[in-house]
Parts: sequence; C-alpha cells; structure tokens
Amino acid sequence: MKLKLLHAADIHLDSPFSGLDSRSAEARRGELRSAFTAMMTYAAKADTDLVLLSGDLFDGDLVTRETVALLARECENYGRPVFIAPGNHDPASPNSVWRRVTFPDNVHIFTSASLDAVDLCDADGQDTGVTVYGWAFTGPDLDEVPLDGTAVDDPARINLLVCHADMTDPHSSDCPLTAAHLDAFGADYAALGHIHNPPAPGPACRYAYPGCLEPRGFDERGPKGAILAEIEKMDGPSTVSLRRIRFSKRRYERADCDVTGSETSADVRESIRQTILSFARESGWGADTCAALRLTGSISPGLVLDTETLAANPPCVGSLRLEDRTVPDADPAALAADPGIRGAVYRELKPALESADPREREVAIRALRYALRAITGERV
Ligand SMILES: [Mn+2]
Repeated sequence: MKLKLLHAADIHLDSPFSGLDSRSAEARRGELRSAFTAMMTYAAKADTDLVLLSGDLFDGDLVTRETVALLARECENYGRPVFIAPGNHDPASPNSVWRRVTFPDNVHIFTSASLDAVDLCDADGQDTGVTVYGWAFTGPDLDEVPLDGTAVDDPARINLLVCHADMTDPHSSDCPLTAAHLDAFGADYAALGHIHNPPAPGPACRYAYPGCLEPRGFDERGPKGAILAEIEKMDGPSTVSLRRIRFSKRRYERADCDVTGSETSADVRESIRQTILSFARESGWGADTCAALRLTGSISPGLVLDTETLAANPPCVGSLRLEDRTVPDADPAALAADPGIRGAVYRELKPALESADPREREVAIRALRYALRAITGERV
C-alpha cells in the first residue's frame, strides 16, 4: 500500500501584514493567496492522494468572502480528500467559517477538541486502508492533548494524524503534544501545525511541521512551503519519506555585515554589496529576498551613516533594510584624557555612552560622532 500526500500548515490567509503600508499589505495578501493556489495546483499535478492542512489556515476572525471562496474552489478543483484541523488562530468556534460555511464534499473539517477518525474511501466507496485522525482547536487555547494514552485502532492500516499542536513547550496552552504521545499513538505520519520556523524534518521522520507557507516578516525567515510525504506499508512497519517543497513568493533574511575600518559611506556601501553578493552565491538570495543587514564593527569616528540612502537600490535582492550598530573607532582612553574640546564632549557623553539602556547608548554614540565630525571641520 502506497500513499502520497501534501501537508501544509500556518498559511494565515488574510493576514493584516501590519508592518507594511496598506497597498503593500494588500499586495502581500495577494501573494499569500497565490502561494496557496500554487500549492493546491502542485498537489494535483504531483498526483497526491490527499492534502492535510494542520491549522491556522486563516489568520483570525476577519476572513474575507473571497478568501473563503478561494479555499472552497481550490479544494474542489483538487478533487481528492482534503483534511483540515483548525488551529489557535482559526478555531472551530460556533461562529467560525468552519461551522457556518458549507465546503465541497471532498473537504473534511475536524471540529471537535477530542480525537476523531475518518476511514478513507475511494471514488467508488471502497475502503482504501487509510485512516485520518485529527482534532480541532475550538477556542484560542487547548490545554489538554486529545491523544492522552490512546493508540490507533488498527496498526495494519496507514494511520495519519492531522492536528495543530505545540511540541516545543510541555506547558503550552496551545496543545502541549510530546514525542511520547505520538510514539504511544503509533500513527505512520503525524502532520503538525503551529511552529512557523521549524527545523528541517529528517527525511524519514514520522512527524513534522512544514512551517508557514509564505513568510510575513523577519521573524519568518528563509524559503517557506509544504511537505510532500510518501508512505509505503506492506507487511510490518511503514516507511516514510519526506521532502520540503517551496511555495513562498518571497523570503526574508537577516544577517550581520561587519564594516570595520570604513572611512567613508562608499566604503560601507561596498561592504554591504560584498555581503549581499556572497549570500546570493552561497544561500541563493535574489530578487525574491527581503534582506535586513545589521551593520556592525567600528568605523571612522566622524562617519555618520544614512541608512536609508545606503539601503536604496541594493544589488541582487528585492529590498534592503539596514540597522546601524557600528561604533566610532576612537580610543576612549585617549579621548577621556584629551584636554581639548574633544575630551570635554566625550566626558560629557560618557555616562550615556555606558548606559544600560541600548536606546540611550545609541543616541550618545550618534551625538559623539556628530561632535567629532563637527570638531574636525566637516559639514554635518
Ligand atoms: Mn500559526
């Protein structure tokens, strides 16, 4: 018996993308919807037997009619079984779309916070030997794991589990599932959702998080997508093979860029360019990449960086954001001992330069730079 499935989670359709202006946010919501469409098209083309969607399909209660229609249409076009296990962002509460909307017949939505099971039949109504287990969040929290102690009914079948659960924290209020629960349950594959930046699953892992489908900011880094799982079961234990497939239109990446020794803005710009080019070579950064670089190191004391100008028209990447964490390359002991105006300025700023508050330190560093630059006669 062989089974091929596509597993996705944490799609968060209709996310507000609150960090963006309203036009860019609308554009990103469109990209998110089209990543979902691309995934469902792939699922059909790759000739999968079913699709498992492990929660947080929607970002929250505010769901547009168009997006619900899109979900229903994509599932209907796919035509094979689709299982949905609502998560903490889109719980199957009484007023949720999961209970109010009628989805196509091939869509099964788990709506109970206790374990349910569905035996899969083919188009002729014949049993396929596959059982899909699952549960739903019915509110924002799920303190109990609906699996506690249970095992699959018939280990000879291919048993799948689809659910939203948090395996990272045994005290989580988002269904604190553990590896021990899963071992005791004995599913051939558990399709999990909740963790947006999971480590890559081992190729033969029996449970996995796919991560989100499309990143929404710098806390969701790297290419994103879904998991293609192939399960084979003859007599005895099954074999599982997993592969991650990218569907995200964008990727967000963050890195440090050491600009130590820079004398001019042009030097800094060159360091930024080299850093981006090396990530493009080694990690595939490109036009799809929203990059954020943190500038570090010590630079010429009078050099004040205009991060906005430096970030404009970056090489390779789609967009660039810069954060200035550089420090002026001045010898503090020499400055403190300087009898002239440089020393006076330094001594005045010293408490703030050594402040425990990073914001205050940042302002003081900037003030010192402007002062040193003004003293040397440069225009500020
Ligand atoms: Mn989520």
